[in-house]
Amino acid sequence: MRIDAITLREVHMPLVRPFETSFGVTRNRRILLVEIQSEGLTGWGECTAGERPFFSEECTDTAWAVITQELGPMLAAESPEHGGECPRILRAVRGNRMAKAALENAIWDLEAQREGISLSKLIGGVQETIQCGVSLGIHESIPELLATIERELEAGYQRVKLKVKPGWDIEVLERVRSRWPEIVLSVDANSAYKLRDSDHLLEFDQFDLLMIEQPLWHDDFYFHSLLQKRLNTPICLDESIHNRRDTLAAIEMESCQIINIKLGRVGGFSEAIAVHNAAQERGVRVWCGGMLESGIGRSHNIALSTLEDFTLPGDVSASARYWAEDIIEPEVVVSKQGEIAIPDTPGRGYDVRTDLVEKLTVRKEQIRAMAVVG
Ligand code: OSB
Ligand code: MG
Repeated sequence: MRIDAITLREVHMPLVRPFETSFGVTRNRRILLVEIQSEGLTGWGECTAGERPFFSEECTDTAWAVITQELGPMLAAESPEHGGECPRILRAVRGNRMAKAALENAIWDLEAQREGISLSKLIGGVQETIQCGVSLGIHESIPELLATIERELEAGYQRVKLKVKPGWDIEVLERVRSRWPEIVLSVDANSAYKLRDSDHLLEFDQFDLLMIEQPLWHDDFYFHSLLQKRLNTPICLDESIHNRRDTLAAIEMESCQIINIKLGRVGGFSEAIAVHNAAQERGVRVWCGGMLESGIGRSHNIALSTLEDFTLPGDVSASARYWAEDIIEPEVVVSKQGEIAIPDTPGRGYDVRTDLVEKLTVRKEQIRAMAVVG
């Protein structure tokens, strides 16, 4: 595919309600969108980096710099036929996986359109609907959280994940479990605990949780394996898993029993598929995480979630939970059964509302094959 133009945009999108984790609060998203024109088709990608480097080392501004100065020019100089060629093309740059994923995923979108098949079909997806859960941030008070859970269960979501941290954990879980003894419940600590909190974490076992996500350090396998030996609740790793090798290490060391796959965190569809396959071959279940994406990143998450081993409900939920107005058409909707139906039109399956994107854009750069800097 000849690449005719790569455009990078930063769009500002206010969340309909703040989202608080153990590492901070997000109110307004600064999202980078990649638009690639190729032979009359347009592919879109989204960079899932946060506004500040608190989830991973990347943030909106580092991704802007790396895409405009390095990755964009590298890709613009090539004519990839397949999304799967992107890791090789972008290999010279270390890390910066969310920046790479924004470009690579746009190429996969283009490839699917060129082939006239859905992105789900292109990557080998087999599921026609996907199971949805919600990730609920730290709330002002327990009654407010209970009201939110009630609303989400009413909407049909199949699993509730609660963000936890020291001081917002045991009491919250007691109150939630006493009201809803049967719901599928999990927690995500985003690295809020230390190994010396092990005895405290063992108390989580009484709540029959589906999993506890990333209790310890963001870059750890070993101490999670020590914790998992003592804990009955399955550990799920998120932050620690960057690629297939990490997946093999985590499984080998028994650091986790479940893996959260995020397209941005692993660098795009190629590596996400490799992580999925490695986990599946070893009998480890996976699910698709979320990073407060706009409809573009969300459409990619939906396609990814159709791979066979995505057997647990993901953090992929309706557009309206995040945005007053999403930048895709139709918006992502979730049925009363808590499912998203997979579109079967070519490519990502949702149209981009380019007028709205233009209106939300605060900066825009056309990327050329020659590096602007260096
Ligand atoms: O750890 O899964 C996480 C959001 C931002 C950063 C990290 C995480 C999350 C979520 C939200 O849990 C998932 C979503 O609803 O998009
Ligand atoms: Mg997480």
